[in-house]
Amino acid sequence: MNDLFDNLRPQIEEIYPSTFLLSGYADSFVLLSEVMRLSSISPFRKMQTPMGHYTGIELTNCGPFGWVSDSKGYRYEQIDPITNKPWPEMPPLFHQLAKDAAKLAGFKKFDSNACLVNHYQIGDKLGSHQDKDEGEFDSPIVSISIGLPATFQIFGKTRSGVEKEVELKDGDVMVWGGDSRLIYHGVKTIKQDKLNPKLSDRYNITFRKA
Ligand code: MD6
Ligand code: FE
Repeated sequence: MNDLFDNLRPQIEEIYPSTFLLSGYADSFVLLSEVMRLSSISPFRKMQTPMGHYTGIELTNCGPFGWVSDSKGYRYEQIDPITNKPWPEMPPLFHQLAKDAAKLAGFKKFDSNACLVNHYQIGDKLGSHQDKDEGEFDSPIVSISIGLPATFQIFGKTRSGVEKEVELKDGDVMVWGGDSRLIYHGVKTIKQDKLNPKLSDRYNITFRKA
């Protein structure tokens, strides 16, 4: 049907098998103020990796389960190791946004219980990795980008060899699951945005079922 409301419907594109991009779907202004509030409870921090290094980017969590890394490995924890308290509650707005985005991409009843927030500054990048610390891989991952644009790289079934690059802009939401749930992916070095030279940060919020 082609009617007056067509241009109010979210734009959704399958950019890779079982990987969907909803361009500009999220209101980043509201999300960012929530991220600032959450990080005043559980602060952004770099985490030690099992190899004895530190994660290049800062991160924090909200919701029942938070992703953590230390000398013992990667896993989900209910207690923030810095505050020794539960992670801040997932804002209902976040949970609903993730559910709605997943539904638009064809994943019904996505009930996320883990929300990871990554913070990038100019010069930061995220190397090729798989997201495989969750208990089940039937649920999709919903990922929201805020602030500086990023080039998201999809490597596919092996760690190297870029198959697809996607520009993720402020307010873009990506949903992926199904056959692509375990693909290798990463984020290229974040650069200054010539159109918005004062922007200095990127945040990425990912929702998962831990
Ligand atoms: C980022 N995202 O966009 C990093 N992982 O900053 C991820 O590593 C990621 O966006 C799994 C699913 C969606 C993602
Ligand atoms: Fe990832």
